[in-house]
Amino acid sequence: MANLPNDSGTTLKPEVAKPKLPPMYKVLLLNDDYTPMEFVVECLERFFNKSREQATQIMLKVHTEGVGVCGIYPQDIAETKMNQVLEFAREHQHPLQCTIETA
Ligand code: TYC
Repeated sequence: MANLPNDSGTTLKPEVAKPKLPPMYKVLLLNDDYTPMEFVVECLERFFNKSREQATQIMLKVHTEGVGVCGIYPQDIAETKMNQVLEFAREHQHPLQCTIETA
């Protein structure tokens, strides 16, 4: 499509409808020495819809490497999931930490 001159002589790009994708956020789990492995697996199944096998793999990655990605979501969903994990951990008196960062 050709660019068209406007009244002031400058050139405007033609408007092309570009659907804007929302910025995405990673939800991260952090390792600690106290939260039971089974509890972390339960969080991943419950809040991130992971199978037991997927949840176990992610938990072991966090356990060995210190941090791991639970999922990638738009900001409001990522924040909700982070808060669900933090509240569930607090209720069970585990120090599990969860955070988000831009993907
Ligand atoms: N390191 C914990 C343990 O040995 C298990 C664990 C895994 C804790 C992942 C937190 O995000 C975590 N019991």
